[in-house]
Amino acid sequence: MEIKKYCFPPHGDDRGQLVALEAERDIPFPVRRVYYIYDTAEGVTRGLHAHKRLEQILICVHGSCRIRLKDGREEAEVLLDKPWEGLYIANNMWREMYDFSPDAVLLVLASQHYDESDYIRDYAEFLKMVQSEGETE
Ligand code: T46
Repeated sequence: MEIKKYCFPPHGDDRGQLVALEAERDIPFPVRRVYYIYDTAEGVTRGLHAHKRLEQILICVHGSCRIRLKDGREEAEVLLDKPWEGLYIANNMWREMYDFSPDAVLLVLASQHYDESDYIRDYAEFLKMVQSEGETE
């Protein structure tokens, strides 16, 4: 599976680091929502769903976590532990976030407003959807 990671160059000087993200320049979609996940309890797995339309970029701005991605045929695991690195997740991609360090802050830039009807939370339904889309291509 092809993993798309973005490297956002830090503007560092003797005061420290600053990373700037500009929608439609550094981010490949208009950003309509930003949220972040922190204080994650030990051993927790979050996500466990796919989205019909939503595209996102995940940045672990502090600490670390792992992301498991499944497209219905292959799966991949990605470590996020750098505040200048973003993982792109397209629509129709199952995601699981796990192995959060106690200090992890996972920042997410999203292409759409929150919409519960965009979620696919049942893995069997997800497989059926991606397989039927594969047949029509
Ligand atoms: C995703 C992964 C990476 C809102 O009210 N607005 C929001 O924008 C979001 C994202 C969530 N919520 C509410 C809905 C739930 O009551 O916050 C609660 C926790 O959301 P959820 O269980 O969906 O969180 P995760 O960590 O399983 O998944 C989230 C995103 O929902 C999802 O789109 O791709 O992070």
